[in-house]
Amino acid sequence: MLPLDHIGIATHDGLALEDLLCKLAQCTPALPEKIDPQGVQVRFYGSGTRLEILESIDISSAVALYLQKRGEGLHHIAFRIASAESQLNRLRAAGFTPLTENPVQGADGKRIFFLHPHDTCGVLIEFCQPMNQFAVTFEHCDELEETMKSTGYCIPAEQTIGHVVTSDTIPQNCQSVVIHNASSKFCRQRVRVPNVPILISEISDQSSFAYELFKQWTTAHLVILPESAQQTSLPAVLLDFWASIENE
Ligand code: CMX
Repeated sequence: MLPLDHIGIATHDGLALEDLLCKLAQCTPALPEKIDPQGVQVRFYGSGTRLEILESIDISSAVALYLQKRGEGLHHIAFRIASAESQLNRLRAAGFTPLTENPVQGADGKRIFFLHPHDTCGVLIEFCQPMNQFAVTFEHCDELEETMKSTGYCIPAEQTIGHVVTSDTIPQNCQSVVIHNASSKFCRQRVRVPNVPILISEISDQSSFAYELFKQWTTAHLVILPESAQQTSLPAVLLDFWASIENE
């Protein structure tokens, strides 16, 4: 399933709703972001699936009309996707009615589009492509590749030198390397270490391989997670690793 990126709530008074969220859910106050073309101001709370507060900043905006017609409350839910264009085409071909011809700019530099609620059980559904995506090549890590691509944050590194996730060979020409569940054969090879950030990721019951590698490559980061946490925690670890490299 596509990840649920955020849930939007429309309100007349963003600060009053923020105050309520702080009391209810122990949120930390957030700075507002204006999206002028849509006449709306938003604030986001939390991590993972976030809450978004929407306020109108223009009396003729869609949110102002929505509030007039329906009052405050749940406004939309948003799924995160890797490519707005390809999902828009897929959904249009499947018979849904996008509310814009092309994706438009959302908060945080995202590219977003909405579907007409008459096709979606009366609920306004947004699809959003994050601005910060990572070009990644996966080699012999099919399961992790599927998991990472489904986050919406990874795109193929075909046109560009990107990050590499591998359990086998190590390319010399890349931005970073994640060695994921390396085999014993791989650990015995004396591979030339590329001069880029390296992360060694292992499942705990095979961690002796990881420690072997880590002894050879002392500058690498080491992450050992039990199998049960590979799906839940490893994606965030990898996204943080790539973000730290690209934000340097
Ligand atoms: N829930 C359910 N139905 C909704 C709805 C909502 N929140 N908002 C609109 N609709 C319905 C309308 O009643 C209308 O139904 P009918 O055709 O039966 O009359 C239909 O959806 C189309 O709505 P519209 O306002 O007439 O159509 P527009 O193309 O002018 O605008 C939309 C559509 C969704 C983009 C706009 O209404 C809107 O809400 N814009 C705000 C976008 C927004 O949230 N921006 C911040 C995004 C930040 C981010 O998440 O990154």
